[in-house]
Amino acid sequence: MTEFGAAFGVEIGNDLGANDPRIAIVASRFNRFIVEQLVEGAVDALKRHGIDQGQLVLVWVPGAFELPLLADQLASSGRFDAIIALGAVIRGGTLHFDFVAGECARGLARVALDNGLPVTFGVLTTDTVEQALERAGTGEGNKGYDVAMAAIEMVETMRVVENHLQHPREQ
Ligand code: INI
Repeated sequence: MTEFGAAFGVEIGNDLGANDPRIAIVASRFNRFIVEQLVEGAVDALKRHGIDQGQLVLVWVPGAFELPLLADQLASSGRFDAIIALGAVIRGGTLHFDFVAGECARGLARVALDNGLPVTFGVLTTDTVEQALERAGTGEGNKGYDVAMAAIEMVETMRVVENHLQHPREQ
């Protein structure tokens, strides 16, 4: 419980432990050399938090534009507790960027809400390759790592909230 604990009857979402969530990663091959590093970051985070690698599923799609459709297929299967979407959309002076990045973000948000499942957004949207590489590094500067952590946290938070909503007096 945090310093806010005294002000609330219930506080959820702080200091959560992983509870063996079933997680799928959907990753885009476009700018693959960058996205592979995001996948490595995500797997590192999941391993550090004791996620059984045998449970992990990785699906590649052609580009970021295709991520929402595959995320939806995986989310609606009922076999996963969270989806991690990874990609890299780099402006590089083309207007295509806005359509790809915008539809990807909108689509993934819709998949999460339609399926009631965390879909975390690990799609880099940068002006240059250098900026993308900075966010796909080893250790803390890796967006894949961050969004894998967000997935673990969201699964656990939703479980605790669900439990609280069903048994409000037992918390
Ligand atoms: N897809 C990406 O993942 N990143 C990009 O930077 C990109 N650019 O710049 O065009 C990109 N385009 C492909 C798109 O995602 C689809 O795969 C393609 O349009 C087929 O539907």
